[in-house]
Amino acid sequence: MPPVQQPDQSAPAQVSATGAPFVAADGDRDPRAQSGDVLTSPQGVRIPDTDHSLKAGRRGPILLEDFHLREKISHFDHERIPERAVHARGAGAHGVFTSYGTAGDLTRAGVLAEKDLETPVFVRFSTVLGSRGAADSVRDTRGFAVKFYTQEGNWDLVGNNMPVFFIQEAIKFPDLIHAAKPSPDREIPSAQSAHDSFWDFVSLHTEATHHTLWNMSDRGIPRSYRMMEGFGVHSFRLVNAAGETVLVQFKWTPKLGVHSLTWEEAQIAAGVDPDFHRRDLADAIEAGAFPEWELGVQVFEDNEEQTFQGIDLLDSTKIVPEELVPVQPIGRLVLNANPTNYFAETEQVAFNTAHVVPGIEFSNDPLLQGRNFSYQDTQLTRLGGPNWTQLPINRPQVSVNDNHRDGFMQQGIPTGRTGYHPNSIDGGSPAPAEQGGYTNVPRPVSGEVVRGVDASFDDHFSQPAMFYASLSDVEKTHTIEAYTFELGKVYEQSIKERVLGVLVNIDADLAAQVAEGLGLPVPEGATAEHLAPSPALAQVTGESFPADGRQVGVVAGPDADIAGIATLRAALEAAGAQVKVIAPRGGLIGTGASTEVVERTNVTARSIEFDAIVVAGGAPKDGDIKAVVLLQEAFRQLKPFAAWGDGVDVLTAAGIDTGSPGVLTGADASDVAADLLTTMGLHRVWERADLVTASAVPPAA
Ligand code: HDE
Repeated sequence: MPPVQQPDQSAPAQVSATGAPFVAADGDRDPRAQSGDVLTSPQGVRIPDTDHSLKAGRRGPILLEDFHLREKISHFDHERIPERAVHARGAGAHGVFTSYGTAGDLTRAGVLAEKDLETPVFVRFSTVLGSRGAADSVRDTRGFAVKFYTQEGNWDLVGNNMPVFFIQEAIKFPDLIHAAKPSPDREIPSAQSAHDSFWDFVSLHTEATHHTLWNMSDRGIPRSYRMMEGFGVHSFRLVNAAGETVLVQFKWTPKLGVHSLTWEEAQIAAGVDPDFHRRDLADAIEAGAFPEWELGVQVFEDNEEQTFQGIDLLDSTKIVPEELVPVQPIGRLVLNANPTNYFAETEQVAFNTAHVVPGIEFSNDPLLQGRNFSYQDTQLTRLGGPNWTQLPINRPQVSVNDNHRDGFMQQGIPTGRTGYHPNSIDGGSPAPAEQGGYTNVPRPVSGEVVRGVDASFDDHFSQPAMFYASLSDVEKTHTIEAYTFELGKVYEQSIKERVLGVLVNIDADLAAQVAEGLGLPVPEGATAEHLAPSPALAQVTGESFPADGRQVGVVAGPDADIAGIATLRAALEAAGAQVKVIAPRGGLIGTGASTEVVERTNVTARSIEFDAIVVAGGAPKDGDIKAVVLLQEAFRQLKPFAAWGDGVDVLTAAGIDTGSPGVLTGADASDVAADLLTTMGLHRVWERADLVTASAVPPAA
């Protein structure tokens, strides 16, 4: 018999600097989780057979005394916990936030103020509407929630990839979500806003116009979690060491730029790879292409009005254009580790807008104030009681002595005889903090008890009009197509007409084109007056970005130019991109020492996976229809193409004009590699858009 390894019950449970479960020197994990190499019962009793139950005779009934059967099945029966009411589907990662120190005069929070201070973080990205098993690529807002394990306790910045929200008051959240989630009778559609009740609500409730427009723009279908901005949405109050305050709005800017899928890609991905975004995030981190964002703040005077040039800073349906108040960089976030266990980390992580540290306070934004109640409350049901803060992923990485006691799933073993303050029995421990405690900056509060908001909250159209005017032409076309698609799925004619009546306030041409596409009369009205367009709101700007984690598919055949593929691979991988060979069959291509592994076949490859397509010299000319579909789809999706040698003929045979913009050809691989990287930096070949965008909307008469 081999020696039996005993679980180490003596070692204290710990969390590593990244928040990942502690791994002991002998390779054991947190001893309270799975440890040791021998199968045991939950009580640590070694189990020699887990495949057969205990019976009265080999053909007889199962005995109740089979505790292993009962424990195994019973634990399985209770594996599921309620999914989040919203943001149920998500993907997470560990990382580090490094402060630039530039916010030192704004806040006393060390996480933002101390130059070069590194703070471990856990980030969870999510969709809002879909359930846990829904597709990643649906049109929706994305969550961008960050838990900072600071030296002063946990701070949660629970934001979205859009800077505005559908509603101004938290009390309307149940209405919004009931309207947007699937219908109560058939539970259709899953994870989508293209249905009657969503459009019914947002057209009756016009403060939702701005956020709805962001969803219909390309922001609603991000290319990758790595390529999204993040916004705190509300104004927060920062307090410095001298007790001076400012209002700020937080923004995460991705190093890789802001990029989106096309609607066709989003639809294909929902079927071909529902895990599109979570796979992209995990693969990039595993490949060492660590996603990166810069955190910035727009800073406003904390005066009595709490407005900036008439824009109400307490109204979460409004933004202040960056051209008027620039975003000041204050730190850098790098995601550098995938979770070890999805459930323990990504599912059990629990964010709360009310988790703040000294130097960070709230504004009176009624949406934020209501959220501060909701997040704690929702965890009680989702995680089964008040001790969810003790779960490894939620535990602060500083000492905790909160005097809380008992409750479901208490993980700690409190010492001493008191759980109250003041006490003399335990020597007064824990004592109130004399230094570094969370204190609120004194601020006057007055007013009559009312249910209502200021008149400035009634302006629902000037900001969406500004947003639409700021988009590039190609983004405007996509937005028109999105409205036309979504409203095309609505059954009630009156709802469609009401939405058109709203759209005319955003932009008369937008309303006219959508009406045309729906075959409805163009509504009367005019674009609302608005501020000057904000160039920072457009995505397609001609700016170029790094290729980190971008996927390049190389179509090759058994006789492919293997040396050429190696040259291309070396050039692209040096720039951070990843290369996958696609061939008719799996296995290896090439001979001897000179081979390439086929990572995708014509059966498993689909256009959505790749940011660019290359056809290698010596490529197959068998005209496999699946390869032709791949090439044509990728061309239509405006992806960069390259081909060398007789690979060029494969493109021609697939009906692709090799003289089109963004199709690079050459005699060998080294002729195309550098230009391909440059073209990929622009995300898509936008010059091709007019040639290939199959507009859902016929041109207005
Ligand atoms: Fe949330 N929201 N929310 N929300 N929210 C939740 O909390 C809520 C709002 C956001 O990855 C819930 O733990 C109310 C704005 C993200 O775990 C719940 C209101 C913004 C996540 C909740 C809002 C968000 C949530 C569900 C109206 C962007 C996922 C599960 C006042 C700034 C966090 C949970 C994660 C999750 C309530 C509005 C972002 C029910 C009442 C505005 C990213 O508590």
